[in-house]
Amino acid sequence: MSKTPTVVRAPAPASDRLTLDVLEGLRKSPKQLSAVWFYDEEGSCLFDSICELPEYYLTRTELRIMREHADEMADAIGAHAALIEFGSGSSEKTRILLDKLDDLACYVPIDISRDYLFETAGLLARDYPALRITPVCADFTQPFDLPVHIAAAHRRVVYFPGSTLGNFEEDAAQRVLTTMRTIIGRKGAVLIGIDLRKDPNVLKRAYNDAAGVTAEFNLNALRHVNRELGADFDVDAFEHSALWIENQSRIEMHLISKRDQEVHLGEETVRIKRGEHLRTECCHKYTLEGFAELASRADLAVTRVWTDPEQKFSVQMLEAKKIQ
Ligand code: AVJ
Repeated sequence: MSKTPTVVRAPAPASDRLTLDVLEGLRKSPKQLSAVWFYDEEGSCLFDSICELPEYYLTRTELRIMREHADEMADAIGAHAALIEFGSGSSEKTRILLDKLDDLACYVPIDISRDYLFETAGLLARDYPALRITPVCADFTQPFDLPVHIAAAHRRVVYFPGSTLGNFEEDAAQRVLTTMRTIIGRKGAVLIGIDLRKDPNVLKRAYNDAAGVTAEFNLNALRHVNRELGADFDVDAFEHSALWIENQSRIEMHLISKRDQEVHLGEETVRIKRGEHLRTECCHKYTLEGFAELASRADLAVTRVWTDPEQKFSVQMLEAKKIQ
């Protein structure tokens, strides 16, 4: 008797974990979905489009600061360093540094979006043939391993551009900074892009652009969850919104349900009411003093600050606090 083989598609253990994380967020009030879900390949491309938007001043301003002060930054990084980038994405800003740092020991881009990470690493390998590039696919908020060869570098420098630190709540931001402080030890440095507080109207436009690219980016998080975890969010029944929360000094990205709906995920059914908000991202905006204070709590001192003339954005160097 012949038997038709049964194909069992056992979910990867990681996927169970992710499903539980998403469900936990959806049980909160207001409901939350981690910003990690923005960054599948589609989302990473949408983010690159956001960076081109006239309203989204962040990337443009940071690039200008990087270009203008690249020599000083390269000097501050020093010879034979290991450059470790958190959330490397397209590594576009990194190229400005790489062009000035011809004696880097190695470049270690870390990103959660695997395909994008390896594609970018391939492009960099072509353009910087002498550079040792070791991509690490990881969520940097969780424990991860770094390649052992970074130990041979003169010092370790963590690069974290894009003001992505602003996406973390205060405690989590401090933990990320502490992770960096552990990686760099006493001798290393952190080079970090930090968006600064400004007119809320400028901020609101930056996160709710006229062309609707940010809206697509926000909605794509639901598509990603649908595809990756087999959920059934009705993406068309959500609307994008960006709110400025003054007392938290942050922009919040929300998805608002246009009708009552049920979403199935794992074994569970989640009810979402018409008008109910799902918070997908917080983007904190710092004052220079406020950020220095946060860094200080992770045993880091601000040793350099580069800004644009209007002080819209900053690139800052942090080093281990001096032992008193
Ligand atoms: C990549 C986290 C810096 O917070 O401005 C862009 C992501 N969200 N538009 C930001 C984002 C909406 C971006 N970061």
